[in-house]
Amino acid sequence: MKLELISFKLCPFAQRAIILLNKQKLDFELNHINPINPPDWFKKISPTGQVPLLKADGRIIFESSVITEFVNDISKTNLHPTDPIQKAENRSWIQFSSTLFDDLFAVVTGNEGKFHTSKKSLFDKLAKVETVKNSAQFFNGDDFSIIDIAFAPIFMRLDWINEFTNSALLLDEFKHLSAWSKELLQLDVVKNSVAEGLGNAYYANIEAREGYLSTLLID
Ligand SMILES: N[C@@H](CCC(=O)N[C@@H](CS)C(=O)NCC(=O)O)C(=O)O
Repeated sequence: MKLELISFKLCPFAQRAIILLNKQKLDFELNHINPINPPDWFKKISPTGQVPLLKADGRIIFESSVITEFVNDISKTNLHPTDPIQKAENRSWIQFSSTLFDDLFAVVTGNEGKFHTSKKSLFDKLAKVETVKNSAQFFNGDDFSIIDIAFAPIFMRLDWINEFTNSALLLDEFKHLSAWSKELLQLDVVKNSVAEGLGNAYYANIEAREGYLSTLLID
């Protein structure tokens, strides 16, 4: 099957698809667009105007959670739990994880007031995730699953922000999430899901947004 993933470099939702495609050892072509000024061909094929978008033998699949489900369906290894309740629970938390990006976006772009309210909202949500995570290596114990992939891009961005500031978004109060984040970020499949130097691009993005977070950057 011919797979083409349309993304842009800093997109955390597309990063989920990249991690899974690589983990499942599926060949795919990766093409980037500029989401601020997307080309006409993209506007024609994308109902939402958003990336990621996956072309599978020319047919259009969009929404990162649907793309990851599809990639898992066409792979030899199943990276979802087999128990239906556990699988549904995982899917619920995957959906929940996507809402963290709204808070993170506001943390990156907002003024001082917005930064603090969005950080609180983000941390209130992380506290809820902490209650369902235990001390196991991955979310489902020893097995690396799609839910781990869904959270990895958020942990990567929190890690960058902590490195670029005096730990503005430290996860230390969440014992299980801190350990889970460390575990995921040291995996090759996660490290290799972003281009070399993407952290610098993220730094530049924070600077360019000129939000309160940009004032916390360490040179
Ligand atoms: N619910 C979507 C969210 C995707 C999304 O927000 N993509 C961003 C880039 S990371 C985008 O395309 N933004 C451009 C826009 O919204 O016009 C998914 O999970 O795929």
